[in-house]
Amino acid sequence: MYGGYSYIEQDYKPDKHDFVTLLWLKGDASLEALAEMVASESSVGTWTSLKTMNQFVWDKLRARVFDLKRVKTSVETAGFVKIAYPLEHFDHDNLPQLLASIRGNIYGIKEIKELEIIDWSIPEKYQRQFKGPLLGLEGARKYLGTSRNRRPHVGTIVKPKVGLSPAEFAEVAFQAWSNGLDLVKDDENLVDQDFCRWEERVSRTVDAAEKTGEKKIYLPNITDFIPRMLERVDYLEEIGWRMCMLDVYILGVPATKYLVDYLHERKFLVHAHRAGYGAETRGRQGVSFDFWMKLMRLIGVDQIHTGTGVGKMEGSPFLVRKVGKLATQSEIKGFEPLFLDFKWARHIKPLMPVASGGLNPGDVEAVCEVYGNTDVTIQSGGGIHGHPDGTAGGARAMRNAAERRVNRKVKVGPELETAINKWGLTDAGKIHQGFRDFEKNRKSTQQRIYKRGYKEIEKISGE
Ligand code: RUB
Repeated sequence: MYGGYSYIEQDYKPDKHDFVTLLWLKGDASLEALAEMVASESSVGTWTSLKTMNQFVWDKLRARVFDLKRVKTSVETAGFVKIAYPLEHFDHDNLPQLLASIRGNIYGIKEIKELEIIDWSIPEKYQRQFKGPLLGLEGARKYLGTSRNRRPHVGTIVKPKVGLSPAEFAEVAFQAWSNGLDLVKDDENLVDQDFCRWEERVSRTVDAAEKTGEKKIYLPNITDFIPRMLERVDYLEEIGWRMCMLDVYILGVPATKYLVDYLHERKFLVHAHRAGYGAETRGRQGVSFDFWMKLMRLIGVDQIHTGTGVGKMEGSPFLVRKVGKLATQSEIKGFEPLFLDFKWARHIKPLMPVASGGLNPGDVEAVCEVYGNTDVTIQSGGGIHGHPDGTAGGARAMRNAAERRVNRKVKVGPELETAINKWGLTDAGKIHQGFRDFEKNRKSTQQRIYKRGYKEIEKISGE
């Protein structure tokens, strides 16, 4: 009972039109009480009973708490719960309103010390209000001509992150492309600084891409206030370059959705960098990155950063493979309490996952093992421009590693050898074995998580 009402229906079976959130909760009250605070505050209630509550509100719009699983060893109260929300609770085609409910006030409730939305499911009827990716995974493959051989796409982020002049930037990009890379992108913090004005950089770099005589991806970062982003899109359209990148987490859901719609009306490929995501996806407070992946595929970005499992950013192979599946598959079989069964509406295309952050050519095999296949774009900044033979050597090494991944007859070239001598070769076999062990021990792992809670999750997530 919270605020005069009880939201618990332990054996509730969600309707196909319900949203369901799967939560980790810890705090200063019973698990039931904590869960009811969340259900109330995120749906129809408040701290006290209301004279204005009526039958319609209670019957049709309230959230329901079910499947509570208290973690036994915890001194404080902690555990996993699910909360179901009826579709009618939510506005049409309005993700900000949805987020204000399920990811809103609940984080401020004082009795709650830890609250993570580990996963959520979105009813098909709600998904149908969104278009999803325009080009997505197969669109990127078609553009680059890799639909048949299915090799991983390889690319680079020009480094230093910021500071090169437009001419220097374009020259580095040309070296990268002409030595085998598919993709060059701006870094997340490079837009229109005085030392590298956006328009001059873009025009020189697009010329460099065209000079290679091949289809190449260049992703200018247009992130800014909305009017300036629109001006940049118009400029790109004028010069016939239909692709760009957005820092989606920094922009937030409303601006991202607005831009993606605007870009897709103009047939652009949209690449999503996730700078800032870790502010709410790490640890026990906030949402998991899966939560964001689902939002972003619904909104329709065509490519998105999803982690590496082996590089400089957080995320174990297990977590990254899970996010990769959310990007590329139409249906996911759940493993509770880490993720739920989930099905994408038929029209929502797969998008291209992007592994990036601390990678070098010796990681290509391992990254493909993390993702479980080669449907991934592998990006490397330091691992290309830090190659002993410079950008050209790094690019050749990277492309060589990508070709070898789909054709074992391709020999290890001298640049790949040099890269491995500098940075080593990440053990893909160990990652493979890790997944096999996980599969073998699924049941006992699940039991341990229910028994020990977040401590076990941390082992799996690599935190
Ligand atoms: C890559 C880099 C990117 C990361 C961000 O540079 O810093 O911004 O991809 O991480 P480098 P994520 O290859 O030199 O590390 O992709 O996990 O969001």
